[in-house]
Amino acid sequence: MDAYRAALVGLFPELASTFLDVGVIGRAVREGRLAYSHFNPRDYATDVRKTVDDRPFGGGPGMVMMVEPLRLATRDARQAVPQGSPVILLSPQGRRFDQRAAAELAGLPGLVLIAARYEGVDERFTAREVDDELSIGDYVISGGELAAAVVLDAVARLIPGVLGNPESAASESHVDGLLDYPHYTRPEFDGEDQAPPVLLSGDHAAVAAWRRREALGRTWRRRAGALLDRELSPADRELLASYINESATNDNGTPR
Ligand code: 9D3
Repeated sequence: MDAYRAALVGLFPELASTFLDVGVIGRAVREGRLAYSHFNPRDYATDVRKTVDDRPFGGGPGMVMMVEPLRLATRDARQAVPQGSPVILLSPQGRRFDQRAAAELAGLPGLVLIAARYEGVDERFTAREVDDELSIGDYVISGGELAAAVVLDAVARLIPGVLGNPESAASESHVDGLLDYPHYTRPEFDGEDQAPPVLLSGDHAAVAAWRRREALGRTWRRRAGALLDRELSPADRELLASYINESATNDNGTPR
C-alpha cells in the first residue's frame, strides 16, 4: 500500500512533528503508512530579511501573511503529495472539522495543510491556492500548526493499519455519533469507590448492554441534540429510557 502523504506549510515545522512522531501516529510514520514533509514560507522569502508578513491594507491590528512566500511554499508542497490531494487552510473562519471530515480526508491519497500565523493570510492566496478552509472549533488558538496536527492526527488514525486493531477505528468515539462509555481498571476498590459490579460479572452480554446504555445516556446528557439527529433502534430506545428514568429517580424509585 502507498503511504498517505501529507505536506505541511507553516512557519514552525517542529510544532506538528512533536505530535506526529510519537505514539500510534509515530509508528505509522516509521512503518511507512504515513509520510509527511514540511515547507516553510520563510525559506521562500525573497528579501534579505526573510519577510513573510506585512501590515494590513486599510489599517487595523496585527500583520498579514504575504502571498509570495506562501504561494512558493504551497506549490512545492503540492509536488510532494499525490494528484487529487486537496490544499487545506486551517483557519478560524473554516468549516468545522469533525470525524466525518476526517473520514473524507482519509479516503483521499494525501493532503496539503497550511498553517497561518498573525491575523491570517492575504485573501488572494486563499482564493487562488486553497481548496478548503477548516476550523477545529470555536475558540481562539495562536496559529494553525496545532490545528494542522489535530487534523492530521485524526486523519492518520483512519488510514488502514495505523490502529493495530481494526475494531478500534470502528468503535472510536464519535464514529457512530455516540460518546464513549466509562472505563475502569484495577483495583476493584480504589479506597473511595467500587468499580461497577457488572464489569466484573463475566457476563459479556450484560457488559455490552451496560456500556451501550452508558454511551447513550452520556450522549443524551452531554450532547443535547446529538440523539435527535439519529434513529435509535428499539433496543437502544429501551436502554436510553432506562438510563433517563433512573437519572430521574432516587434509589427508592421516587422522583427527585
Ligand atoms: C480577531 C480575529 N481573530 C480571528 C478569530 C484573529 C485570529 C486569532 C487566531 C486570527 C488567527 C488566529 C490563529 N488561529 C488559527 O490559525 C486557527 C484556528 C483557531 O484559532 N481556532 C480554531 N481553529 C483554528 S484553525 C486555525
